[in-house]
Amino acid sequence: MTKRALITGITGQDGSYLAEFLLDEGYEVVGMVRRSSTVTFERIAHLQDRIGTVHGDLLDQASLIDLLRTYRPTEVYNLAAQSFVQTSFGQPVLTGEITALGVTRLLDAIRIVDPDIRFYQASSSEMFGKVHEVPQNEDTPFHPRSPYGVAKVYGHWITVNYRESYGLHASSGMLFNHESPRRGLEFVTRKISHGAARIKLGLDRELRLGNLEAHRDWGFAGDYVKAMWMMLQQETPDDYVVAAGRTHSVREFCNVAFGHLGLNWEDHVVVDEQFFRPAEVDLLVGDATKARTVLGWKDSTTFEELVVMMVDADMDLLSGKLRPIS
Ligand code: NAP
Ligand code: G4F
Repeated sequence: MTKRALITGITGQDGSYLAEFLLDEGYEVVGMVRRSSTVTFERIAHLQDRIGTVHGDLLDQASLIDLLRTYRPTEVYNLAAQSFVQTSFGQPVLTGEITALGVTRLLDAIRIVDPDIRFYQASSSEMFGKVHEVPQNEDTPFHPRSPYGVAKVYGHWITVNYRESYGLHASSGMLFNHESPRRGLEFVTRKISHGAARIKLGLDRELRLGNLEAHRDWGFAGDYVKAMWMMLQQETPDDYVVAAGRTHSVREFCNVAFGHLGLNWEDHVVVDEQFFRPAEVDLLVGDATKARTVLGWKDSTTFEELVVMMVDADMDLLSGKLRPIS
């Protein structure tokens, strides 16, 4: 049987890595893209002759039903979201429409068109927010700290609800932060790797950041997309934490990134109130024992390797050694 996967959010960081992975596994890959006045295909340009794209939007139920009827996927990976926490404070309703209700629109389209489709929901460690225990696992209570985190809790529970109500093969991956050279420029890791490279090349003198004490469990996105696929290969759908199991501060990220370029981060980083959040998630560190034992998932990238990978890629990008995404 042809294995056909539909990826929402294929133009995003994870969508591009997942598309590569599924193509290597022999899948036909179709990506849902939303209409835009400019091209947003930078991360998937190198795959465009190997994947299909179809227009649709998580805000538009009919478009979801239509594309499921047309493409008849066997697996659906819902990676689309308004995914930036800071923006969710300024646009809480839009974030809820896309990141929360969008999940219901897609699940309901699956229920109507083909309830045998296997479904992956991109849940998030942001659901743990003000953490009730350290490290966080599948049983840790949720306490989201942003409209984004609240929307992800809704998306998580509606996935569980459709599994329990309609018997859908619907799984939820509670993924901790994962990064790469393809990370959006507004997220702190890429902001630092890109900013440090600009300073090294004389294009900037300073980098303005917010809370340097926040701790995150950062892994490499290329490792994490495999866990998504592994969940849909299980006989029984379930929920899994996916994490590296280590935590580092934004300050430590700066230290390694600037240090790799022979710079002292303290000479360049300026703390700027505008990047602080109304409510902060201070510390995340995940316990991925279940994913490691049940799925056999493992990661392959240390914190230092991740930082260096991102800084080197930004040095290449900014110094004109433009490489195709690899
Ligand atoms: P990303 O780079 O921000 O990509 C988000 C994707 O969603 C983009 O392709 C975007 O399309 C699409 N999108 C946004 N609104 C949409 C809408 N209304 N309809 C259809 N598509 C829409 O995010 P990511 O880092 O790859 O993350 C993938 C998913 O995992 C997200 O759901 C995120 O919340 C979740 N997650 C991420 C992490 C992490 O550390 N990266 C951790 C846990 C969970 P455009 O290109 O058109 O904007
Ligand atoms: O890189 P961030 O914006 O990522 P955040 O908020 O952890 O969210 C990311 O990971 C989640 C998984 O836990 C995903 F669900 C979500 O979609 C997204 O991918 O911020 C990380 C930390 C925060 O504590 C923030 O306050 O870095 C701190 N920070 C300090 N200065 C900054 C800055 N964050 C940003 N974006 N920009 C700064 O200048």
